[in-house]
Amino acid sequence: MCAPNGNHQHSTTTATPNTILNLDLMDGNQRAAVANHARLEAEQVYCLNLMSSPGTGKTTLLESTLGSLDINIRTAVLEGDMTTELDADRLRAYGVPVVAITTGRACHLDADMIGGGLDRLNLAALDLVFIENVGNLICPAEYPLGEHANVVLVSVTEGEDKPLKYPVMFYEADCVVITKTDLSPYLKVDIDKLKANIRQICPNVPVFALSAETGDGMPDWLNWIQKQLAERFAPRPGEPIGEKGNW
Ligand SMILES: Nc1nc2c(ncn2[C@@H]2O[C@H](COP(=O)(O)OP(=O)(O)OP(=O)(O)O)[C@@H](O)[C@H]2O)c(=O)[nH]1
Ligand SMILES: [Mg+2]
Repeated sequence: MCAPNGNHQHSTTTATPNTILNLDLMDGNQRAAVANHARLEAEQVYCLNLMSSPGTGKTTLLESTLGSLDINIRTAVLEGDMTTELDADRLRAYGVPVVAITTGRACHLDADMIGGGLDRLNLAALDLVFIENVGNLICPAEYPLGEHANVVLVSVTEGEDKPLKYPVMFYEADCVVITKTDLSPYLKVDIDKLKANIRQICPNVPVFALSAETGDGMPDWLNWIQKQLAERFAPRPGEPIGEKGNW
Protein backbone atom coordinates (compact mmCIF):
# COMPACT_ATOMS: atom_id res chain seq x y z
CA MET A 1 0.00 0.00 0.00
CA CYS A 2 1.35 3.42 -0.91
CA ALA A 3 -1.29 5.74 0.52
CA PRO A 4 0.11 9.02 1.80
CA ASN A 5 -3.17 9.68 3.61
CA GLY A 6 -4.73 6.23 3.59
CA ASN A 7 -6.97 4.66 6.20
CA HIS A 8 -4.18 2.52 7.54
CA GLN A 9 -1.77 5.30 8.37
CA HIS A 10 -3.62 8.07 10.10
CA SER A 11 -2.91 7.12 13.70
CA THR A 12 0.86 7.28 13.31
CA THR A 13 1.54 10.42 11.31
CA THR A 14 0.42 13.45 13.36
CA ALA A 15 0.57 13.92 17.11
CA THR A 16 -3.06 14.74 17.88
CA PRO A 17 -4.36 14.61 21.47
CA ASN A 18 -5.71 11.16 20.67
CA THR A 19 -2.39 9.76 19.52
CA ILE A 20 -0.68 11.32 22.55
CA LEU A 21 -3.15 9.45 24.77
CA ASN A 22 -2.51 6.39 22.60
CA LEU A 23 -6.18 6.19 21.74
CA ASP A 24 -7.09 4.73 18.43
CA LEU A 25 -9.06 6.79 15.97
CA MET A 26 -10.64 3.75 14.34
CA ASP A 27 -14.27 4.12 13.46
CA GLY A 28 -16.71 1.23 13.58
CA ASN A 29 -15.67 -0.06 10.18
CA GLN A 30 -12.04 -0.12 11.08
CA ARG A 31 -12.73 -1.95 14.35
CA ALA A 32 -14.69 -4.58 12.42
CA ALA A 33 -11.86 -4.78 9.86
CA VAL A 34 -9.33 -5.41 12.62
CA ALA A 35 -11.59 -8.15 14.03
CA ASN A 36 -11.92 -9.75 10.58
CA HIS A 37 -8.17 -9.64 10.09
CA ALA A 38 -7.61 -11.28 13.49
CA ARG A 39 -9.99 -14.10 12.56
CA LEU A 40 -8.22 -14.67 9.26
CA GLU A 41 -4.82 -14.63 10.94
CA ALA A 42 -5.96 -17.05 13.65
CA GLU A 43 -7.10 -19.50 10.97
CA GLN A 44 -4.13 -18.75 8.68
CA VAL A 45 -6.36 -17.74 5.81
CA TYR A 46 -4.96 -15.22 3.34
CA CYS A 47 -7.44 -12.67 2.03
CA LEU A 48 -7.30 -10.58 -1.16
CA ASN A 49 -9.75 -7.75 -1.79
CA LEU A 50 -10.37 -7.12 -5.51
CA MET A 51 -11.52 -3.60 -6.40
CA SER A 52 -12.17 -1.82 -9.70
CA SER A 53 -14.72 0.03 -11.79
CA PRO A 54 -17.80 -1.91 -12.88
CA GLY A 55 -16.94 -4.29 -15.69
CA THR A 56 -13.15 -4.17 -15.44
CA GLY A 57 -13.06 -7.95 -15.23
CA LYS A 58 -12.98 -8.90 -11.53
CA THR A 59 -15.29 -11.88 -11.87
CA THR A 60 -13.64 -13.01 -15.10
CA LEU A 61 -10.22 -12.84 -13.44
CA LEU A 62 -11.58 -14.87 -10.52
CA GLU A 63 -13.05 -17.43 -12.93
CA SER A 64 -9.71 -17.82 -14.67
CA THR A 65 -7.87 -17.88 -11.34
CA LEU A 66 -10.13 -20.52 -9.80
CA GLY A 67 -9.68 -22.57 -12.93
CA SER A 68 -5.88 -22.42 -12.78
CA LEU A 69 -4.80 -22.03 -9.16
CA ASP A 70 -2.98 -24.91 -7.44
CA ILE A 71 -5.78 -27.22 -6.28
CA ASN A 72 -4.07 -27.59 -2.90
CA ILE A 73 -4.93 -23.96 -2.16
CA ARG A 74 -8.38 -24.26 -0.64
CA THR A 75 -10.20 -21.18 -1.80
CA ALA A 76 -13.48 -19.38 -1.18
CA VAL A 77 -15.03 -16.16 -2.45
CA LEU A 78 -17.02 -13.42 -0.75
CA GLU A 79 -18.88 -11.90 -3.68
CA GLY A 80 -20.15 -8.35 -3.30
CA ASP A 81 -22.85 -6.97 -5.55
CA MET A 82 -25.55 -4.37 -5.06
CA THR A 83 -28.53 -6.53 -5.98
CA THR A 84 -27.92 -9.82 -7.76
CA GLU A 85 -26.15 -13.14 -7.30
CA LEU A 86 -25.13 -13.25 -10.96
CA ASP A 87 -21.39 -13.09 -10.24
CA ALA A 88 -21.71 -15.49 -7.28
CA ASP A 89 -23.43 -18.00 -9.55
CA ARG A 90 -20.65 -17.68 -12.14
CA LEU A 91 -18.07 -18.52 -9.49
CA ARG A 92 -20.08 -21.34 -7.87
CA ALA A 93 -19.56 -23.20 -11.14
CA TYR A 94 -15.92 -23.66 -10.04
CA GLY A 95 -16.94 -25.77 -7.05
CA VAL A 96 -15.62 -23.43 -4.36
CA PRO A 97 -17.62 -21.97 -1.46
CA VAL A 98 -19.08 -18.64 -2.56
CA VAL A 99 -20.98 -16.32 -0.23
CA ALA A 100 -23.03 -13.66 -1.99
CA ILE A 101 -23.21 -10.36 -0.14
CA THR A 102 -25.74 -7.92 -1.54
CA THR A 103 -25.19 -4.34 -0.43
CA GLY A 104 -28.54 -2.82 -1.48
CA ARG A 105 -27.90 0.86 -2.14
CA ALA A 106 -24.35 0.83 -0.77
CA CYS A 107 -21.61 1.28 -3.36
CA HIS A 108 -19.02 -0.73 -1.44
CA LEU A 109 -18.61 -3.63 0.95
CA ASP A 110 -17.94 -2.82 4.60
CA ALA A 111 -16.17 -4.80 7.26
CA ASP A 112 -19.38 -5.84 9.07
CA MET A 113 -20.66 -7.37 5.83
CA ILE A 114 -17.38 -9.26 5.48
CA GLY A 115 -17.63 -10.41 9.11
CA GLY A 116 -21.06 -11.86 8.28
CA GLY A 117 -19.59 -13.52 5.20
CA LEU A 118 -16.74 -15.05 7.19
CA ASP A 119 -19.34 -16.49 9.61
CA ARG A 120 -20.70 -18.50 6.70
CA LEU A 121 -17.33 -20.00 5.73
CA ASN A 122 -15.44 -22.82 7.42
CA LEU A 123 -12.20 -20.88 7.78
CA ALA A 124 -10.38 -23.85 9.32
CA ALA A 125 -10.76 -25.63 5.97
CA LEU A 126 -9.52 -22.72 3.84
CA ASP A 127 -6.21 -21.18 2.79
CA LEU A 128 -7.38 -18.28 0.66
CA VAL A 129 -10.43 -16.01 0.51
CA PHE A 130 -11.04 -13.64 -2.37
CA ILE A 131 -13.34 -10.69 -1.86
CA GLU A 132 -14.88 -9.24 -5.01
CA ASN A 133 -15.90 -5.74 -4.04
CA VAL A 134 -18.76 -3.82 -5.62
CA GLY A 135 -17.72 -2.30 -8.96
CA ASN A 136 -16.71 1.25 -8.10
CA LEU A 137 -13.36 3.01 -8.49
CA ILE A 138 -13.80 5.35 -5.53
CA CYS A 139 -15.80 4.24 -2.47
CA PRO A 140 -14.45 0.72 -1.73
CA ALA A 141 -10.98 2.19 -1.19
CA GLU A 142 -12.24 4.01 1.91
CA TYR A 143 -13.42 0.82 3.64
CA PRO A 144 -10.76 -1.57 4.86
CA LEU A 145 -12.27 -5.02 5.29
CA GLY A 146 -9.57 -6.92 7.16
CA GLU A 147 -7.91 -8.18 3.98
CA HIS A 148 -4.20 -8.93 3.76
CA ALA A 149 -3.82 -7.14 0.44
CA ASN A 150 -5.80 -4.95 -1.94
CA VAL A 151 -5.73 -5.82 -5.62
CA VAL A 152 -6.82 -2.96 -7.89
CA LEU A 153 -7.82 -3.80 -11.45
CA VAL A 154 -7.87 -1.40 -14.37
CA SER A 155 -8.69 -2.49 -17.90
CA VAL A 156 -7.13 -1.31 -21.15
CA THR A 157 -10.60 -0.16 -22.23
CA GLU A 158 -10.76 2.41 -19.41
CA GLY A 159 -7.94 4.62 -20.72
CA GLU A 160 -4.45 5.36 -19.46
CA ASP A 161 -5.52 8.26 -17.27
CA LYS A 162 -7.56 6.44 -14.62
CA PRO A 163 -4.80 6.03 -12.01
CA LEU A 164 -4.25 9.80 -12.14
CA LYS A 165 -7.96 10.67 -12.04
CA TYR A 166 -8.89 8.20 -9.29
CA PRO A 167 -5.70 8.05 -7.25
CA VAL A 168 -7.21 7.07 -3.89
CA MET A 169 -8.00 3.56 -5.06
CA PHE A 170 -4.45 3.20 -6.37
CA TYR A 171 -2.94 4.58 -3.17
CA GLU A 172 -4.57 1.62 -1.40
CA ALA A 173 -3.26 -0.96 -3.87
CA ASP A 174 -0.83 -3.70 -2.90
CA CYS A 175 -0.96 -5.03 -6.44
CA VAL A 176 -2.40 -3.66 -9.69
CA VAL A 177 -3.74 -5.86 -12.47
CA ILE A 178 -4.18 -4.44 -15.96
CA THR A 179 -6.95 -6.50 -17.55
CA LYS A 180 -8.22 -7.27 -21.07
CA THR A 181 -4.83 -6.89 -22.74
CA ASP A 182 -6.14 -9.03 -25.63
CA LEU A 183 -8.25 -6.00 -26.63
CA SER A 184 -5.37 -3.54 -26.85
CA PRO A 185 -4.77 -4.05 -30.62
CA TYR A 186 -8.27 -2.71 -31.23
CA LEU A 187 -7.90 0.36 -29.02
CA LYS A 188 -5.87 3.55 -28.97
CA VAL A 189 -4.31 2.58 -25.67
CA ASP A 190 -0.69 2.77 -24.63
CA ILE A 191 -0.12 0.12 -21.96
CA ASP A 192 3.33 1.53 -21.16
CA LYS A 193 1.72 4.90 -20.47
CA LEU A 194 -0.90 3.21 -18.28
CA LYS A 195 1.88 1.47 -16.35
CA ALA A 196 3.75 4.75 -15.97
CA ASN A 197 0.61 6.41 -14.59
CA ILE A 198 0.15 3.53 -12.13
CA ARG A 199 3.79 3.88 -11.09
CA GLN A 200 3.29 7.61 -10.54
CA ILE A 201 0.65 6.87 -7.87
CA CYS A 202 2.06 3.67 -6.41
CA PRO A 203 5.71 3.28 -7.43
CA ASN A 204 6.51 0.06 -5.62
CA VAL A 205 3.58 -2.30 -6.07
CA PRO A 206 3.70 -5.21 -8.52
CA VAL A 207 1.80 -4.56 -11.75
CA PHE A 208 0.53 -7.47 -13.85
CA ALA A 209 -0.84 -7.06 -17.35
CA LEU A 210 -2.98 -9.99 -18.42
CA SER A 211 -5.94 -11.30 -20.32
CA ALA A 212 -8.21 -13.58 -18.34
CA GLU A 213 -9.83 -14.40 -21.68
CA THR A 214 -6.73 -15.77 -23.44
CA GLY A 215 -4.65 -16.62 -20.36
CA ASP A 216 -1.80 -14.34 -21.45
CA GLY A 217 0.02 -13.05 -18.37
CA MET A 218 -1.95 -15.24 -15.94
CA PRO A 219 1.06 -17.25 -14.63
CA ASP A 220 2.73 -14.18 -13.07
CA TRP A 221 -0.50 -13.28 -11.25
CA LEU A 222 -0.97 -16.86 -10.03
CA ASN A 223 2.65 -17.01 -8.87
CA TRP A 224 2.22 -13.75 -6.98
CA ILE A 225 -0.80 -15.13 -5.11
CA GLN A 226 1.08 -18.31 -4.21
CA LYS A 227 4.09 -16.27 -3.04
CA GLN A 228 1.87 -14.09 -0.85
CA LEU A 229 0.42 -17.16 0.86
CA ALA A 230 3.79 -18.80 1.30
CA GLU A 231 5.38 -15.67 2.76
CA ARG A 232 2.52 -15.09 5.20
CA PHE A 233 1.74 -18.55 6.46
CA ALA A 234 4.54 -20.92 5.53
CA PRO A 235 5.84 -22.84 8.55
CA ARG A 236 8.85 -21.21 10.12
CA PRO A 237 12.04 -23.26 10.47
CA GLY A 238 11.48 -25.89 13.15
CA GLU A 239 7.69 -25.59 13.06
CA PRO A 240 5.82 -28.78 12.17
CA ILE A 241 4.22 -28.73 8.73
CA GLY A 242 0.49 -28.99 9.32
CA GLU A 243 -2.33 -29.17 6.86
CA LYS A 244 -1.80 -25.52 6.04
CA GLY A 245 1.33 -24.10 4.50
CA ASN A 246 1.99 -27.08 2.28
CA TRP A 247 1.55 -25.27 -0.98
N1 LIG B 1 -11.79 -9.52 -24.17
C1 LIG B 1 -11.81 -9.64 -22.85
N2 LIG B 1 -12.97 -9.44 -22.20
C2 LIG B 1 -12.94 -9.55 -20.85
C3 LIG B 1 -11.77 -9.89 -20.12
N3 LIG B 1 -12.08 -9.90 -18.81
C4 LIG B 1 -13.38 -9.60 -18.72
N4 LIG B 1 -13.91 -9.39 -19.95
C5 LIG B 1 -15.30 -9.05 -20.28
O1 LIG B 1 -15.66 -7.84 -19.61
C6 LIG B 1 -17.01 -7.91 -19.19
C7 LIG B 1 -17.10 -7.61 -17.71
O2 LIG B 1 -16.38 -8.61 -17.01
P1 LIG B 1 -16.67 -8.99 -15.51
O3 LIG B 1 -15.67 -9.99 -15.10
O4 LIG B 1 -18.10 -9.33 -15.32
O5 LIG B 1 -16.39 -7.59 -14.80
P2 LIG B 1 -16.54 -7.22 -13.25
O6 LIG B 1 -15.41 -6.31 -12.91
O7 LIG B 1 -16.67 -8.44 -12.44
O8 LIG B 1 -17.91 -6.41 -13.27
P3 LIG B 1 -18.80 -5.97 -11.98
O9 LIG B 1 -18.83 -7.10 -11.03
O10 LIG B 1 -20.13 -5.65 -12.58
O11 LIG B 1 -18.11 -4.75 -11.44
C8 LIG B 1 -17.52 -9.30 -19.57
O12 LIG B 1 -18.22 -9.22 -20.79
C9 LIG B 1 -16.24 -10.09 -19.73
O13 LIG B 1 -16.37 -11.17 -20.65
C10 LIG B 1 -10.58 -10.12 -20.85
O14 LIG B 1 -9.50 -10.42 -20.32
N5 LIG B 1 -10.65 -9.98 -22.22
MG1 LIG C 1 -18.12 -8.98 -11.09
